[in-house]
Amino acid sequence: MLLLRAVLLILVLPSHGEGTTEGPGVLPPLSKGACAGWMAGVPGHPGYNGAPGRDGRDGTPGEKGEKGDPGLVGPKGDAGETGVPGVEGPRGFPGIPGRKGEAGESAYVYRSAFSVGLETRVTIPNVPIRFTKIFYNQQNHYDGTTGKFHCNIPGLYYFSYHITVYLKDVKVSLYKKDKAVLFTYDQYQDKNLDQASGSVLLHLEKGDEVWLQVYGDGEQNGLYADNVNDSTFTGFLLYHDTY
Ligand SMILES: *[C@@H]1O[C@H](CO)[C@@H](O)[C@H](O)[C@H]1NC(C)=O
Ligand SMILES: [Ca+2]
Repeated sequence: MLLLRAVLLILVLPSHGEGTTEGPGVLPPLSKGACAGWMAGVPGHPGYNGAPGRDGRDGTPGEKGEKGDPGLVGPKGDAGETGVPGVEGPRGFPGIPGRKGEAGESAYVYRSAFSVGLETRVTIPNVPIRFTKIFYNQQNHYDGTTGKFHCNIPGLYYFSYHITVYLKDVKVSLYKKDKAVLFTYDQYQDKNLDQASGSVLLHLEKGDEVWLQVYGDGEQNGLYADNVNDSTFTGFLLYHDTY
């Protein structure tokens, strides 16, 4: 410990003596004329900053700022008073018609019936079969030029057909309004006469058409008729609509 203090004293003492005699800023004044031949002295230290000046005058007011964002929506107000009733609306649509009255003493008789047959073999598929041998067609509701029955009286109708099959199979359909509703298929047996038949009840509206037609690829068109073997198509009104 003592040794350390002694070392410290030796180190401090020389620097203290130097500061008192040759420190900067305490140079002794020099006489005029004595400068000649002297070396320039060490530059002095820069001075301290002066005290801050007083506040300046207020500046002119700045330009007006941009408009701020809108404020929040306020609470909902109270409901207003009931308004004056509006003008009466336009007249409504007519109601559903009432039911038809009871039929009186009828002067009109509802009649619709036909019964027709083939005169020759049928060869053309996918078109109405034309039955041109007329057994009955009093009201002319069946058209022999088109092969179609045309409904004039809405109601329930009965249709039937009895086809003689010869040389080929028969695939035949009863059509109603461009849609096949009844299908009959008979496979022809060699050296034989076969029969194919069908019957159905159909409700028809005025203007509906009903006819027979070969369906399939056209190979099953063995509908046959001669003087002593008939193929027939029959239809008649069973009940007319009463509404
Ligand atoms: C049609 O029927 C008669 C019998 O009445 C028969 O003799 C005749 O061969 C038949 N036609 C055909 C093509 O078989
Ligand atoms: Ca058969």
